Amino acid sequence: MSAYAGIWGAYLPVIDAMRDSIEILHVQLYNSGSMYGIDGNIYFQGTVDFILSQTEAVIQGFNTAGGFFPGLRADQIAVGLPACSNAAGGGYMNPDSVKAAIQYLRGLGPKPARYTKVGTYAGLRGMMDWSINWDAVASCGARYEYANNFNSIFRPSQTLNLTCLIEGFYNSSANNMVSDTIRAYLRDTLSPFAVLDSSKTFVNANGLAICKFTRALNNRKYLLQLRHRNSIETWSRSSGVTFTSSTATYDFTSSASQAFGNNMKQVDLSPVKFAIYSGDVNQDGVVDAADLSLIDNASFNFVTGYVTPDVNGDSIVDATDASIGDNNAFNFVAKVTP
Ligand SMILES: [Ca+2]
Ligand SMILES: [Ca+2]
Ligand SMILES: [Ca+2]
Repeated sequence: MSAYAGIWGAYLPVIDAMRDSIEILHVQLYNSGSMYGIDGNIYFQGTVDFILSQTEAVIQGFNTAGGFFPGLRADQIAVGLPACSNAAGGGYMNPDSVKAAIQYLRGLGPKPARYTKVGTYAGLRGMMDWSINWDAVASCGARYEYANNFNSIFRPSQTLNLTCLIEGFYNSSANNMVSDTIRAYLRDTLSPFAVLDSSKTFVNANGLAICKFTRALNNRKYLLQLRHRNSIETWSRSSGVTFTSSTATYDFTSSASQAFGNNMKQVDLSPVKFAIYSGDVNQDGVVDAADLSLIDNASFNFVTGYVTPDVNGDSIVDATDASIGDNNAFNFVAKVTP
C-alpha cells in the first residue's frame, strides 16, 4: 500500500500489466511482518487473520500511494505459507488453522478469527508450499504435512462403498468369494464417456470394496466401470452413481439390471446374487477361444500362483477354470458398454 513502484512496490505494476496472463499468484505470507488489511486494520504473519486479510486484499484490490491496484480473480490466487516452522523466519501456521482460514474464504467454513470477509471465493486456486524440500523433512512437522493439508482442503477423498462379486471367485454354498483387486473407473455420462477418476481397490470375501476417488465431485452423475484381471468389463446401469456429501453406494450384486445391459450372471439363488462374468483372460472384452487357449496352456503346464488364467482364484490353473471359460464362451459372453 505504501508504494506502487520502487523497492516497496515494484511488483504491482508488473502484476497489473500481466493480469490476463497470470495463472497463479501466490502471495508470500511469511517473512513479511505485519500488513494492513483492506478494512484498515493491521494484521500479523502467522495468524489466521493474516491469511484472510491478505488473500482478500489481493482479490478485492487495494489503495496504494500510486493509486488503486485492482484485484485479481480468486482462481488466480494461491495462499503461500511455510511448509514447517523452520522453513521461514516467521509466518508458519499449523495445518488446522490454515484449513480453517481457507475454508472460510471459500465459503465452506465458519468465520475462524477476527477478520470479516466481504466476499466468498469458491474458486480460490490453492496453496503454495515454501518449500517442498522442507515439507519432505520428517524432523520439521510431519513428512508432507503441508501437501497433505492441501489435499484435504482442495482434493477431499470421495468414498464409494461398492459391492460386487466375481463369478468364478464366488462360492454359492459358503456365500462368499475369494478376495481380489479390482479397478473402478468413474466415466462421463456422455459419449465418449471419458475416464474422470479411477480407484484401485480390494474386494473382500463379502464382495465389499471401498473405492477412494480424489477428483470426483459431489452432486454430479458418473457411470461406473469395473475391471478385473480375468473378468468381463462391466458398467453400471445408466442412472450411474452420484456422490452426496462425498459418499456414494453402489451394489452390483442385487440384480442383473444393476449392470449396463443386464450383463451379469446369477451366481446364487439363496441369497439371490449376481456377479460379473469371469473368463476374459486376455481382457479384450469377450470370452472366446483365445481365452480358452490361455487357460488350456496354463493348465497343461500346471501353472500355479496369482496368474490371469486362474479364473476361480484358487491359485491353480486346471479343468475348473477351463469349465468356467468354456461355459461363457459357449454363451458368447462379451462386454456390454454404453
Ligand atoms: Ca448360497
Ligand atoms: Ca477375451
Ligand atoms: Ca483355478
